[in-house]
Amino acid sequence: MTKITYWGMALFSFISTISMAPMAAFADDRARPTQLGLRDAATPQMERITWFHDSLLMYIITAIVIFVTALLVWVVIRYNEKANPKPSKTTHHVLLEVVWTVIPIIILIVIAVPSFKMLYYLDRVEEPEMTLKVTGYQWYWGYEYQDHEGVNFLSYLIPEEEIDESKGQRRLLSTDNVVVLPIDTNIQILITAADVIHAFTVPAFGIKKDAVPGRMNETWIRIDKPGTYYGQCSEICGKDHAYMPIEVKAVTKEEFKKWLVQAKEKFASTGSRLPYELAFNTGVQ
Ligand SMILES: [Cu+2]
Repeated sequence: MTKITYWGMALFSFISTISMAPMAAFADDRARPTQLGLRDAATPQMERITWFHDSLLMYIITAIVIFVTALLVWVVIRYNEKANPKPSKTTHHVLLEVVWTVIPIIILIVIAVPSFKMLYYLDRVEEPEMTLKVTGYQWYWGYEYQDHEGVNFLSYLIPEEEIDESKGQRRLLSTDNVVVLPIDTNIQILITAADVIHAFTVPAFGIKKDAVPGRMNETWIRIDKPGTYYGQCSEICGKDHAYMPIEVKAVTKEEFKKWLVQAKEKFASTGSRLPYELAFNTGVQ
């Protein structure tokens, strides 16, 4: 096989892998080998973020890069010392100055309008159907289902040596107590921390909010489809920053009700052991 054929085949398989990757059906939402682009959206929040990035910013950025590169190439070729021995002495050009001020302003407005709309949309939901309070600790997460008395628990990473792939557990992503949430429900998420600053992040949901001691941050999600979704702490918070994953299992409303009954029993004894005393009194309980 000639070298060229070999490289041609390698390129072809690379391109086909990339283009096939989004179609590969994984049972959960791990990042996939050779994956490009953003994580598949599981909420309207992430759908809007994906649209903003893929269908608006990407076109603007590409056009600007092509335009600036073309300008540079043109200047280098047309106005180098050999091609243009007598440079122009022009210092001002009214039309040009107006154009290079007004066009960037228009571009910024085109970006700003949908951007602010989305920020307000992501900020809060008028009438949440349920509330999940998340507390960041060094180095694990605490979850409180505020509408369901006694469903409070801590969630730790499952150590690598205990990971059981046959149960669908994932190295560095699976936790001992999974956060179970219903689909098609407006879920308010309150985020705080008890020691240092963490950040609660689940890419498929389009959420990334700082968890700050003494402060209650808020966001919301509405999950479209059942599945297991992963996230990680995204604010460097100490030596085990990389070992406090978030594992969310989205289920139907009926399954969620069933889970609540089990969870009340399961966490009846552990719920009170949450290190509340560590947490600042945020005024929201
Ligand atoms: Cu952290």
